[in-house]
Amino acid sequence: MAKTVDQTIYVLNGPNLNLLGTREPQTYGHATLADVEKLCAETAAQFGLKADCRQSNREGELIDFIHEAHARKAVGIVINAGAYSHTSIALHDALVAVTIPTVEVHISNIHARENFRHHSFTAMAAFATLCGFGIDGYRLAIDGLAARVGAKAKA
Ligand code: CA2
Repeated sequence: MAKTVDQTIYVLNGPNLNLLGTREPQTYGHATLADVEKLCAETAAQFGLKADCRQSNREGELIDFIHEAHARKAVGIVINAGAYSHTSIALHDALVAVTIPTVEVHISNIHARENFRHHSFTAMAAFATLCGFGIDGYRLAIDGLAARVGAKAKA
């Protein structure tokens, strides 16, 4: 019988998220980016999905990852574009262009913070947004994405 290939979701983290767990624990907690990526891989595997996790401090590289997700026929994207969420029309346009079901995640509750964090361009290109759940938001995002794309939990 032919071997089935795992469907892939891209988990994209933006600027400064490589610093998770090293500074500002009152806002972002103690978990590291490696912890986030492990959580995503484990959650995705529960649905027979593979999480391809990327982080970049550069806007253009994040756009390249979105294009790559499209080229590789990824079934979903989870994105925390960090501060670019609030500024980047280019990231918004890339997400709209690829039409891959996308969930936006923020570790902190951006609506309980400074006004400049209240608007997100990338959220406008996502079908759902989660914020304020800490890193558990990534797990919840993958749960929701799996439901959206019809990936069933493995027994
Ligand atoms: O709450 C989130 O996940 C944010 O996307 C994090 C961004 C911030 O600009 C957004 O408004 C909300 C900042 C990421 C910075 O990450 C750090 C982690 C640890 C220490 C310092 C920065």
